[in-house]
Amino acid sequence: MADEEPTNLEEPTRSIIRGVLKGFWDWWTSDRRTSENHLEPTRGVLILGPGGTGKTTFARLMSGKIDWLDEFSGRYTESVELEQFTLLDDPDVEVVVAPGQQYRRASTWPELLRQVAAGDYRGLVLVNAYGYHTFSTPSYKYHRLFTGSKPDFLKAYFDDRRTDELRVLREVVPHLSICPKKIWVLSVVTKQDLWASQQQAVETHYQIGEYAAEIQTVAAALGAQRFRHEIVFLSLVLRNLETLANEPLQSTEAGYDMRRLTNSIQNMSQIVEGLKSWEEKQ
Ligand SMILES: Nc1nc2c(ncn2[C@@H]2O[C@H](COP(=O)(O)OP(=O)(O)OP(=O)(O)O)[C@@H](O)[C@H]2O)c(=O)[nH]1
Ligand SMILES: [Mg+2]
Repeated sequence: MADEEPTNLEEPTRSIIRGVLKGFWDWWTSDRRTSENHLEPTRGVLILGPGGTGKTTFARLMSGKIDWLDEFSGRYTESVELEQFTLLDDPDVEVVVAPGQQYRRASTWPELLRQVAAGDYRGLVLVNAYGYHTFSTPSYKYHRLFTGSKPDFLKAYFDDRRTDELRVLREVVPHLSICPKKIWVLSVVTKQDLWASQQQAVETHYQIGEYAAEIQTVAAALGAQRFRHEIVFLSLVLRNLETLANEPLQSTEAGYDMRRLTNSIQNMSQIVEGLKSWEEKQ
């Protein structure tokens, strides 16, 4: 059977994922100009979140800049500067991704937050990972939170990163709360493949408690007509969390396969439909 095409069992899954992500991309970059003479600039989408949560991966997969499978080989590279994804035929429409590492935020975030407060963005994607943030320190033993035991380090590290997720949200809230135009926020919690057995705790963490309370502040300030929040839990790739020296930190959970990953992304598309129709309402 020399002429037969090799069967790639993963191809249908890949095309579903590609299709769904492309759908978001098309929506986010669709032209929402109201005026005929194009005087009103189109409002883009801003992607924010701590370092190593999956912002660049998300934007690159959506924009078709990399194929989903290529991501497997790519090791983590911290984004240094703003990443702007534009449409070839309309460079005004853009999805902006900010670098998340704390020491890099100072140079780019103040201006972005000023733009949020001015109503320049139609939507904000906040990327979280329930603390499972990739980091660039070669070994965890050199990390500031390491005090001698690996289990203690992991607990302290994931807690510390969840605190950083809240810190990011708290930084954004005052700017969102004075946004003069309609704006939505999509909280994305990535890396479900690493924490799936804790789903209940993860949902509680984001839907009840401090995270939800911060979002509630914005909802109270802007009202339901001007502000809408949705939250999705998903996996963008299946990948063990390791240090640069390949030390294992957290393995993907047994049973979390491509089907579950695909379902998580498809589920996001339903949630996003809600945002889309809300945005279209006057
Ligand atoms: N297991 C798992 N790994 C993921 C997922 N999403 C992204 N990653 C991995 O997490 C690492 C960090 O992803 P990036 O997209 O580079 O993170 P970032 O938020 O852009 O980080 P900064 O640029 O430093 O702000 C990469 O190695 C990705 O492959 C996911 O859903 N599951
Ligand atoms: Mg990045």
